[in-house]
Amino acid sequence: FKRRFIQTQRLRYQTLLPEILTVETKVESTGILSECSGKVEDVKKGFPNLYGRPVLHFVKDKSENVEHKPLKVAIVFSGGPAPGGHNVIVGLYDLIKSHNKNSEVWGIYHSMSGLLEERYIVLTDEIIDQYRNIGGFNMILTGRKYTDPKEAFPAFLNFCKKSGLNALVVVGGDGSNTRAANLAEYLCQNSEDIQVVGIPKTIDGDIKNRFIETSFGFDTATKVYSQLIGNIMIDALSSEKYWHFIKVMGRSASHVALECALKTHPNMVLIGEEIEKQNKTLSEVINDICDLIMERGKKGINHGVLIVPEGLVEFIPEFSVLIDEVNKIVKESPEREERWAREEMIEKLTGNSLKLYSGLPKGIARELLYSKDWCGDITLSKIATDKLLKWSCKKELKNRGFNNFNCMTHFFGYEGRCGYPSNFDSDYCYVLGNTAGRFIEAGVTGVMCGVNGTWKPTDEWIPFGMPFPEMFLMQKRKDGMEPIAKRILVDLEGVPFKTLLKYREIWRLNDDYYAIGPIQFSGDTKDERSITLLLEQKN
Ligand code: FBP
Repeated sequence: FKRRFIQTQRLRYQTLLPEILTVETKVESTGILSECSGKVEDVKKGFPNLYGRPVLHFVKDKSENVEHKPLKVAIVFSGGPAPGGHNVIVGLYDLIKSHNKNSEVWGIYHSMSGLLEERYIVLTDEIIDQYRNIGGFNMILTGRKYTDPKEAFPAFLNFCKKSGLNALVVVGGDGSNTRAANLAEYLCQNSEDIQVVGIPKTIDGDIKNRFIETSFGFDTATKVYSQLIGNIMIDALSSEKYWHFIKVMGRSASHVALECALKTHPNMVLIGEEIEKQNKTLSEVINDICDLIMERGKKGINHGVLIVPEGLVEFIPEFSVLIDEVNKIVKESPEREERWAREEMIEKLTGNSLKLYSGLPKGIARELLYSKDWCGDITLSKIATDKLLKWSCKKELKNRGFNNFNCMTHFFGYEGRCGYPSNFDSDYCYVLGNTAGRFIEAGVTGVMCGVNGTWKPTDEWIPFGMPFPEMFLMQKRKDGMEPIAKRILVDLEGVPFKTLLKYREIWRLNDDYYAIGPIQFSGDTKDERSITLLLEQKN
């Protein structure tokens, strides 16, 4: 029973490579200089070595008998899992082993903390072959533990020197790639030839820019969520008695919610970025939802589907003010170890924040105090927004005298992060791993690997390396202003959002639901790209 049919099939799936990655290559400049999103002078100060370097790509190496020296390359996963991660390791491993069988890939356990504690495994064919095209990050595990660069960087350098490591590949989101960039710069400043290369990972879809087209994992996760949403839609149509409020993962940005909406056509989807632009309060958002519930109710339709992005409340300005105040209060007592109680917070808050906070359901008000990011700041993504909206709508509808509201809430998050990667994510990750390996062989450091033309068939893809500083802007952090990789939010002028605008009025009252079914690994739709990618890149 160990090897079920689909697992065997996926292990055997032959990932595709663009032609350039099937031959010996050398690295050349594309002639395009990288820039940054933030104030140039400030970012430049943080990255005197890496700033302004050109974007790199591969050209065929026509020399005869190219020799590859043996390398020791370490790889870490960082942050939340995303489908396809194993294939980054597999792609890297296959490449450097095929070029020199004495080369080694070291899988570092549990992200950066494993690196400092020197917990790693030297990967072998046997291990690698168990994870080809398989979801999850369980081959070498992942983590989010914060490591202070002042101690971590010298310790890393020491480890490399002691063990003869040549390079580190960081598979991570914006935070991990920010640290990877800082580490690469630190090594350059210390005249060390140890290389650091990054891979854009996150289901959230918020790492992209004029070069990086998408992060891996977004394609699979949104397909998984959309399958589940579609199933719920059919249930809603079958029993006609429930409204379903569905929160989807994705952190601050609403890319995941938008993609799922474009795929499934819900009656309503909330886009955080739009709500922020309209400067809406929570009660205005509730009113919008209740208006639709009543409009449908008057037509005798008492079911519906609402998609809610995980980061919704971050975009409601009054919540941001509340969070700033809560963060300030919490940070005024850094020595305090026990959690804050809701009642204590009520005593300290003032004005509108007090009104908003004390009006929240007790469970949610408590939750808000519990989740903190690595800087110690309260985060909003863990809040049960689906439940908050249900509770608030119920209250509002009762006030309006409308009693036909039965609501089920759902949260789709973790079930999408480790599914079998789609063919797209399998190929994309394998290509990213191969690309990282080639840059390392060529002595390149300080780049994030990417692929141009991801919406086209795989053999037309063009892999490249983008200098890390391209992603940066200056942001206030614990120790003052720092260059941080920019999280890309939904562009309200972009084609995906404009496409939603075109259809969402129709979807309000007509149940034009679309149940996409499970991810397809064969047949006509096996290589289907995300709608966001197609709309952003093809147009
Ligand atoms: P990354 O930025 O690390 O890829 O995180 C992705 C994510 O799945 C978010 O969508 C979500 O908010 C978060 O991780 C959940 O984190 P955790 O695994 O710590 O609960």
